[in-house]
Amino acid sequence: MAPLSFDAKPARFEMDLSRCAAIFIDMQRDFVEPGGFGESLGNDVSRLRVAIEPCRRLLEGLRRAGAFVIHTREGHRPDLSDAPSSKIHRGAGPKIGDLGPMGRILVRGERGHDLIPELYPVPGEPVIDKPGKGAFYATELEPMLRHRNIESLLVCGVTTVVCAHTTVREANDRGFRCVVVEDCCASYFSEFHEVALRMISAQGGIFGWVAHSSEVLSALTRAT
Ligand code: C5J
Repeated sequence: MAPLSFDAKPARFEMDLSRCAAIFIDMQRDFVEPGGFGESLGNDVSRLRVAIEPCRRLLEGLRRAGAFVIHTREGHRPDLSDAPSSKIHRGAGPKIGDLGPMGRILVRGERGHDLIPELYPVPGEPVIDKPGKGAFYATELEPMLRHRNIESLLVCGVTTVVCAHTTVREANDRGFRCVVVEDCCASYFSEFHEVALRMISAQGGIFGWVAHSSEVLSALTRAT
């Protein structure tokens, strides 16, 4: 298959689809629906919901093109043994492990921890459970990518500033070329979202590239 090529910042991006993975970061009820972890920290979850429809359309295009798709979920074991107390005892209000309207906050197996129905994985799409912000920390993501000879990552999900950014930084240091899909990410703070994207592509792409999903989707359509 010919390489995929699309407009991006700071420069046009080329990739081999068979050596690309698309990662959907933490599109969980706990972040995008009321009553979860995001709201427990005082955030307005509606600010993240703008990314759902662009993610859904891109996911559809990726699946049609036969791309490798991975989903991640941030959360902890029910006994919280993998949650540092410095993370639990942060901020005012309900804490990780407390009972909320969607079950125990940010705990694996609870309703709030699950991925949202709009972007639910289909068979063959691995789900990575991660205890930290970055998707590489204490997970099997890196061997999974190495076994498939992956070199490029399309990064989508929430939040731009926290888990998407941390994952891009981890990936960049491991030699992966990351494209952040700008409208498929969102932040509780729009100004943080804008600056976070600029930080990725600044200085000639110090952490990677930034592209709009329409560019990626057009390239996928041309290729398939
Ligand atoms: C946060 C995330 N914001 N998935 N997690 O705590 O970005």
